[in-house]
Amino acid sequence: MTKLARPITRDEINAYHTAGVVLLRGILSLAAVNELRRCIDDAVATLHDSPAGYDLTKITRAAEVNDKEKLSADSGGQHNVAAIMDHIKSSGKPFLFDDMAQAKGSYLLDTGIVARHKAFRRFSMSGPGPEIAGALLGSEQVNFFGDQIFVKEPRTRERTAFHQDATYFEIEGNDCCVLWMPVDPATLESGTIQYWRGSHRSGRLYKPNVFISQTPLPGAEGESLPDIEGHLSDYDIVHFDVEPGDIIVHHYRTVHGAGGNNSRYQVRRAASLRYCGDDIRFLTRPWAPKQLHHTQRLNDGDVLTGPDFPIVWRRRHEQEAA
Ligand SMILES: O=C(O)CCC(=O)C(=O)O
Repeated sequence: MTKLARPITRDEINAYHTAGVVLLRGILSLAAVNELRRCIDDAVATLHDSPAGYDLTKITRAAEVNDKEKLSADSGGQHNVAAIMDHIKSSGKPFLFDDMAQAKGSYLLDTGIVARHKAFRRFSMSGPGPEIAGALLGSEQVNFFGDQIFVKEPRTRERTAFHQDATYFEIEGNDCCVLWMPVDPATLESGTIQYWRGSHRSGRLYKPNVFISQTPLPGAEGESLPDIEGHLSDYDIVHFDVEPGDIIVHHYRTVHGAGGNNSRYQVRRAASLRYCGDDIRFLTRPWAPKQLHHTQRLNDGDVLTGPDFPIVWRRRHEQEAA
């Protein structure tokens, strides 16, 4: 039985492949949105329990006043925050902030929530995501790949630097999509995502960056991303104003970024769920962020298997023929 509020159309599938991004309006039921919102709120309330949970605003503020104590206190988890802040400083590239009077909100981030939150795991593995990925990727089966949450409270100055997900992920192939699932209305003002349309087809793999600056991650390989933030009108940038129930899906090579949250009252909460199809294989990328919740390590060329990458959807040929 379908978990979607409506079928995905042929035009939407074509848009995903051509533009590298598609808005699926009203694809989630109210119950699904409410379930995901509860999961995100729980994850935020327990962010300090997660070894990959970060308040990026507190970190940029600590870096600005050179609060070494705070930065080292945040360095025992997924990232060595103190070393990354030194690395940003020595790159000469600034933090990316929106110009904002009275910035008081936080940019909160967590990774691997499926390992610590039962309902979030259920939503990611058995909710609407796998079926959406199956339809857009056209694959025989879909593996779950990973998850994050991104919350920007009202008046959060930190932008999300333009980046390409592919080089943060230890995989290669074409069949990987990212579902950005907002549970609040989001507009340019409150930080909806902006996408460089068609960039997934360039064949380029760009160095991943530190997210709050254009500084590449330490040791990252690949091409240098251009200064998109500084020259937005030179690129084919699209964005979508979204409502709860809408999902934006992008190809994992589509370059994207976001502004801060300039709204006075509107929080912007979203989950990002990643799914892989038939041609994806494991590929070591030594600079990729550690996935502390993973229980195994695959070898280059392996198909995705095991408890970290479960099969979450299979095509049912008999049903399609009917
Ligand atoms: O929500 C954000 O600010 C970033 C989301 C993102 O980069 C992603 O889902 O890949």
